[in-house]
Amino acid sequence: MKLIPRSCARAGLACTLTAAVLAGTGGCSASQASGTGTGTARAASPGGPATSATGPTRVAVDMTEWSVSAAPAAAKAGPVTFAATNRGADVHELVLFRTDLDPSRLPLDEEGAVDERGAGVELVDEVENVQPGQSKSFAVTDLGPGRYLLVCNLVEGDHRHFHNGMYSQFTVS
Ligand SMILES: [Cu+2]
Repeated sequence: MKLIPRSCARAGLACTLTAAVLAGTGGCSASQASGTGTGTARAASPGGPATSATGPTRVAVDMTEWSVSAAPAAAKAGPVTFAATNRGADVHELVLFRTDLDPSRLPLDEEGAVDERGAGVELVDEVENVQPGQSKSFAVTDLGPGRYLLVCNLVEGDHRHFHNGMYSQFTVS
């Protein structure tokens, strides 16, 4: 379920500036990943990811029934690319949420999936419909410090993938 335009999540600096202008309109939730209320200051700060000489941190995320594992499980703030590989037999997806909530306290929708618009969670980006054996990736231009969860949020009948254990915590410092 895509709630924010992918181009917005990937637009980085331009997106942050736009969001600062649009503050209060909900125009770009990606800016919140960079620190709510400080978008303008961060956008103006030197040494941002655009000048990084080391390139994005690459996180390999393995998904199977029923687990999600990320290596590494932490990263420095800045550009981070998540490469999700489906090593299971079912179709999966990978959603990156920013949240301080314990996984047991995440808001759920009526199907038992994590409520992607729920209080206390912010959807950062995702890849959907990852077939068995397939890898898909997404790049976050400027992932801010905080606590995140990598979740497979699929629900197929009785199989609520998140409920079955398909999540992993991820920390950005
Ligand atoms: Cu899944």
